Amino acid sequence: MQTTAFNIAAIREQFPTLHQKVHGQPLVYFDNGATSQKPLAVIERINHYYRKENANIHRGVHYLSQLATDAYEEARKKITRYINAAHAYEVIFTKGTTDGINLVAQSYGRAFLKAGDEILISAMEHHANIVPWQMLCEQIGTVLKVIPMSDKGELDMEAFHALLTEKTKFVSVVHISNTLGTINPIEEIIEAAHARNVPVLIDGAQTVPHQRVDVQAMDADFFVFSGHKMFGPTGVGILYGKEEYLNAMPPYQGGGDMIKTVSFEKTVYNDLPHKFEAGTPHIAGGIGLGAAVDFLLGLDWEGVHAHETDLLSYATSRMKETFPQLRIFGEAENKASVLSFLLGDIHPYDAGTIADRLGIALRTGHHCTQPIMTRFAIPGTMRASFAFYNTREEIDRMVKALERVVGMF
Ligand code: C6P
Repeated sequence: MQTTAFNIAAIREQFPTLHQKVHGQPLVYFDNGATSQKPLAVIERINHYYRKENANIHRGVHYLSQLATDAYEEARKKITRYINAAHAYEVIFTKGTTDGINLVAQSYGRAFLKAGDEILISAMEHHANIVPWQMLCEQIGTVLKVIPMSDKGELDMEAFHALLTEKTKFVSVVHISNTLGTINPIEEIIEAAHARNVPVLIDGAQTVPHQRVDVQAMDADFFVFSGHKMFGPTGVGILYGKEEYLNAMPPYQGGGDMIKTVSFEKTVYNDLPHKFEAGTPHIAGGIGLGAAVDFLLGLDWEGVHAHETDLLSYATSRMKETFPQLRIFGEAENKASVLSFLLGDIHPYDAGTIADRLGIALRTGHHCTQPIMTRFAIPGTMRASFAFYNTREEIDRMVKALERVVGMF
């Protein structure tokens, strides 16, 4: 029996993608960590923009341009309120999480870090929170340090405190691991870093689909996320940054929208947030993300939390009781609704391919976290990542499909 109060049928009605067959089987979509499905409100808002409002923004005096500009800036305000940023100009539209981290690494990193300074990340980072810092290290000689983790997939906080020294000049950690589901103690990390005046970036890519976020309460200096993982469009995301940092940072890219005046002798840069928004942005994406925020505001978040907790514990116990050869990766006390696993020696790719033929969408592979695979000495995992629209019945179907997989090997 479902333990949650909220109306799952009504929620599922909002997501047309969920109501289809793949390979002749009703779709079970368990790849929400990669990207979430989109509610009708988002699909229709984007459709409306392209049918009725399409124009470039911040440029034209004509009617459509004003309409598009207003809709885009209104979306920024919605997102500002949603994450409780102090000012709309602290909310920068990006292409997504990856883009946001690259922006901070290049803009903040090149301006304020120098050779020998240490940047602290964790053992469970997505490549998007490793590679931009490695690139910076190659460019300016900074040094990357890594907080280790336990076999359960929990950060070694003693090691963190020992690694945080006078050499540490930046901390960049993931809030919720996309591979292990671990919810990291970012409050403790932020507090300890701030005690040493070290700024902190939080990778919130997997936070926003599962939790409400209050950036002021969290007190992160930078918080990055992607629209497409929070039921909004692909190709758009947010970099939240504290005004004091964003104002001090140089622009990341040059071009339209990020300038006040240009001459061949000198360019004067625009104010926030436009200083970091060079070129025509993903206008429909920004507006669509605003619609996603409206949708998320209408959810009962206590219900979401209870439902996702139930899905994770139901899936974990169903899998454990069904498969003696099961290995779960990520068994943190504090964990989001992500289940990474292997079944004996069956290669995740083979299992995922067969599960797909039975209508079950799982992700297989290293999930852009190769160091985690190295840490556990495995080639990859199968991953079921649940959203609030998933059900226990779908988990039963996944277990049945995996029984077929095991039977074939
Ligand atoms: N993780 C997954 O299947 P982009 O691609 O920029 O929207 O997000 C990158 C990213 C950064 N950090 C974390 C914690 C993430 O989970 C992701 C994306 C997807 O797990 C695709 S690899």
